Amino acid sequence: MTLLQHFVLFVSSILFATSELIINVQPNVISAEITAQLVINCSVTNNQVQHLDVIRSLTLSRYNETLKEFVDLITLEAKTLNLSQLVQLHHAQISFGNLYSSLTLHNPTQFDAKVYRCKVEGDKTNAANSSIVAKKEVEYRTNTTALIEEIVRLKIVEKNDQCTLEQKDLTASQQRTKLHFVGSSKVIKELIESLTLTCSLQDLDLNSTVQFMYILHDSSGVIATINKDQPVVTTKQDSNFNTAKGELSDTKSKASFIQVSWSYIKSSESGKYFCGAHVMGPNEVSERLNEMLPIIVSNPTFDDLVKVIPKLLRQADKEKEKILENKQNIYHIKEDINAKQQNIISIKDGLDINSQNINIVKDDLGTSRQNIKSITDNLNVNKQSIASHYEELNTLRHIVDSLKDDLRTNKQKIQSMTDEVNANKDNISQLKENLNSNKQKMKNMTENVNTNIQNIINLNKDVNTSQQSLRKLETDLEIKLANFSAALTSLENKIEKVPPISCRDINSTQDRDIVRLISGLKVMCDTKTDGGGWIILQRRINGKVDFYRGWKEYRDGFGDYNIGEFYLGNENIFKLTSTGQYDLRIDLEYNNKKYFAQYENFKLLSETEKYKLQIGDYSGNAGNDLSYLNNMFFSTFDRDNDISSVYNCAESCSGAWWYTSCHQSNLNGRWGSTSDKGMNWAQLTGYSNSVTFSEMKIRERGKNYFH
Ligand SMILES: [Ca+2]
Repeated sequence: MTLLQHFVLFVSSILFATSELIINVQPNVISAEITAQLVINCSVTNNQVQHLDVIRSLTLSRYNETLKEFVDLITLEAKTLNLSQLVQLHHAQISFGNLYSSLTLHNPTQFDAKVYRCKVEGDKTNAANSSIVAKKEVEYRTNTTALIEEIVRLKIVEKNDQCTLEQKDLTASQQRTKLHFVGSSKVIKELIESLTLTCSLQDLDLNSTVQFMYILHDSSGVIATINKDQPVVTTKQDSNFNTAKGELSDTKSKASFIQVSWSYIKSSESGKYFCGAHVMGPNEVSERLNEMLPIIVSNPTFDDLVKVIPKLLRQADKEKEKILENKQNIYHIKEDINAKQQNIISIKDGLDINSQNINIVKDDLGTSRQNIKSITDNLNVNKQSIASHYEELNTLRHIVDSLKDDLRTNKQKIQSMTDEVNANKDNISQLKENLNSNKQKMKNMTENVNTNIQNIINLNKDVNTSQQSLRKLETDLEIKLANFSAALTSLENKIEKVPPISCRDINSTQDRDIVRLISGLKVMCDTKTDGGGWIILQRRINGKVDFYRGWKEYRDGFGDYNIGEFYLGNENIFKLTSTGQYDLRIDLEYNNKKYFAQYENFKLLSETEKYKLQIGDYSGNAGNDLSYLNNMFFSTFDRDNDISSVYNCAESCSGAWWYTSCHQSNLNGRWGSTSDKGMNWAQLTGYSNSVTFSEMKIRERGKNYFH
């Protein structure tokens, strides 16, 4: 098409496209059991109605005689295309689309023969809520005329698949418009030629979907529609209607289309045909496409009609043949019916015979019933005599049962007696055996006694002999013992006394024992305290020995074991404690009460290490006044090893000790002093008094001293 043609078509569609509301019923006369379907079709052509600017809805209604008003069946929202079905319609098919709705009622009844109304509602520029209506009546007929009319309507027509699409035209137009609407011809000869209308849609955008397509006529309304995922629905019920087909495609390569075709076109079918499509684009934006196609139906010429005659004759021949065929079929059916009738008659005869037989059987049954009655009477008499016999039998059964019980009791008694007899029999045989064995034992015993008597006689003789021997042996032993005693005494005198290694080897009756150890050192042992075994290092009991002495004397030791006061000497203590592990125990007396302090792992280092003191954990009840001296050097007035840079602690405290700066204990201090120069043990005496007894002693660890 040229641009000019396009323009002309555009102008003509504005000028001549009628915009109106159409209701169409097909057929308009229905008969029960003859009319297969009734189609009511309500549509707005060219997407608008005169005198209405905005269309809001399209409603299909049916008149109700009882209510004297129209009842709405379905309503279509023009903007959203939402369809509401207001009345439940059985066996109905509803299709709808862009401003049309179509209702198909299958097997319509007299009830469906009503006035149908189509109503469009919307707004005008100067008035809202306006409406326009169109009505059509459906008639109901029961007479033969309706039957004949329907037969004519349903008569099968020769199908001409005249798909003579103007391919060239279609291809050309595809490049300009998406929707392409063509007819097989623009001018059709009335009653001779057929018309095919094809509307196609191609080059659809990706992501766009065709929702539906339709073809409608400006005066008779919707002809065919196709909805997504549904087959084509057509409203044309003419006998001349050929085909309606279509397909909606989502792919770009394949065109969506709708096509209708019918023969023997009438002059009333002249006019404007519209094709429409509703496309849902991306983002849910819908697009409505519309194309118009004018078709002219012209009168055929005489030549045209002459051309048709042979065709019609051929068709008439074909139908004649069909009628002949049908006639033959009817003849065959008649024969079948006759045969079946014969069968029915013979079956009837058989039934008569059966009925006679049944009567005979009935009589027999009557006789049998009489017999049964007399048998029943006899049975009753027998039943009574059986009942009396049964009672007698019951009595007899009770007697038999009690007899049975007696028998059972007797049997048990006999059994227990038998058991006893058996048991006694066993006992008697056992007794017999015992007697026999006892007899044998007695015999053996007598023999033994005789033997023993003989043995005793022999033994008496032996005893006499033995007594004499014993007396001799005794004398010998006494002599030997005297000799052994003398030898032992001389041996004892020969053995020298071995000196002890430590006080632990001393077991004495005295509390304090003075011994010379194997090392040659003479020590005083405490053999009593806590199991004994202690070597005493320092002892002060009476103040008779002066303890304010110099380094050399404290190194070598001083004092007198006889007086009872002494210091063993640091060199001796170093030597003793360097050979093993020792505990140190300090026993004190103050205010006539005894106290002690004990320390694990006591050790003095050598003179080169200034007799450094090392002690471990404290235990006791005197209070820990020594632990603070751990790792301190020994100081005397002539050897200041304390940690005070101010004092010479030994001099100022009048003692000799492992002074720090200076002391909490001062057991080598002045005897009886009531100052810090005295024999202080701070937790007992404070710094203003002296203890009245002091013993420092050591013992090897890990030995059992409890004698
Ligand atoms: Ca000092």
